[in-house]
Amino acid sequence: MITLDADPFEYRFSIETAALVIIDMQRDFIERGGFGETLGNDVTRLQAIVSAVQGVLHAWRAAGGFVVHTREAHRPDLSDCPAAKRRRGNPSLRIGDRGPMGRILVAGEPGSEIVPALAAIDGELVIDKPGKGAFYATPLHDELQRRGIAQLVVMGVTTEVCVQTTLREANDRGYECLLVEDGTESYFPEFKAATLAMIRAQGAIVGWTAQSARLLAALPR
Ligand code: TIU
Repeated sequence: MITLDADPFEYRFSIETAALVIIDMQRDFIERGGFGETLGNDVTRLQAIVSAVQGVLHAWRAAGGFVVHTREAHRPDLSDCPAAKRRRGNPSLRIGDRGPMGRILVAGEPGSEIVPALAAIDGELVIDKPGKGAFYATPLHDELQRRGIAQLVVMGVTTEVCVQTTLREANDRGYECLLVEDGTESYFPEFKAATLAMIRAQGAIVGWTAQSARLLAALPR
């Protein structure tokens, strides 16, 4: 067991029973011309966490840990995209429309790919998901159960949307979750701060949080 100095108190995991889950670090959210920017957001805020996420990813791989990557990506016929989701907001381009990185939030398009610095390697699980949460309408829970995974160390974007939804889904399914504070980001700094606070409130009601430096120091080399 590895014991990590986390908030609101120590977080325990073992590399054999934990998965690193990296949420939606896709060009569509992080680069210009994708879904994030079409919603009116400044994507440079999200670009700033790529190196911290990469640092944890490399250390986790070196420790022999299991890695899951998720992508928010719909089927090309949009049969898994509710009309209400497509209508939402007032974007310049809607889900399925063609933008500079291909069709917005559609699987197989350049924009739906994970940024090159964080691309999956052989042996890692990549989950395409139609919702904000990574468990809704995906095989993620079965894949984790099959491997005896009980703890999830989570990074990715955006903190209060896909990351928080996934943490809550995971918590309800019995996983103990750690959110890496500098491994997640929001287009809205105040939403990130509120999400970190509400996750660890009430004695880790949803999970734990810690800076990546603490996780890096605790991982076996
Ligand atoms: N818009 C926003 O903040 N996020 C999303 O739409 N998806 C994810 O968080 N991945």
